[in-house]
Amino acid sequence: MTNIEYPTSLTHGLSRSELLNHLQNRLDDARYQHCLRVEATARALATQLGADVDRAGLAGLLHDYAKQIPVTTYRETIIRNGFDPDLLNYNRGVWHGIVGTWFIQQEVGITDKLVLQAIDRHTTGDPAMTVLDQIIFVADFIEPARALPVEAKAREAAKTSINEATRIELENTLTYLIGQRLVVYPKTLLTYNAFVTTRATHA
Ligand code: DGI
Ligand code: FE
Ligand code: FE
Repeated sequence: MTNIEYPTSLTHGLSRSELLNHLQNRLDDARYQHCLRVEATARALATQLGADVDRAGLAGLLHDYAKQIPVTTYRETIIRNGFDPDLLNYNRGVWHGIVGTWFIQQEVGITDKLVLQAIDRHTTGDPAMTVLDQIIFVADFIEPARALPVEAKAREAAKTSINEATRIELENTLTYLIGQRLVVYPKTLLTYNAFVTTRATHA
């Protein structure tokens, strides 16, 4: 058990156990456990980097809240709520961050812009990612159950450079997408470009 609690200013009064109930309503147990591990990893990275531990933990906990929402619900949400129609050319991999924040606002009631932005950016990244955004992006990839060599490499890099860990993850994502002949969401590529050049050299 853990005794983590979040400031009510971030949760609008919900306790962590109420947040966990929301997650369990939307996720199977494997995905729910992943969210708990990303929460813990994000809190540790935020401590290491002097970032906001509460926002990191809350964004880590909720980052995949919308991962298992049905495709038809997503398509209707994109069409009815003013999202870029180009999103209809992608899938839940891309939607659960960018559109996922809409469900988190509606169903959980979180409104903190920095938390929502980190969740929005957790899959595709963003060329202008903040340290908090990067913490969620990287925590998702290096949480303890991630056992691939590339994940271990990013975990090691994160001890000294969050920018290098971010770059490794982006290289892996692009390599994977191209290998699977999947469409690359333009922002994923723009993020890769940002981190392979300027941002990585200013680590
Ligand atoms: O939700 P997780 O599995 O924990 O991890 P994630 O949020 O990084 O999502 C990974 C998924 O997103 C994976 O199936 C690949 C997909 N994805 C990431 N970037 C892109 C993408 N899919 C497409 N088509 N295009 C992208 O640019
Ligand atoms: Fe995700
Ligand atoms: Fe995840």
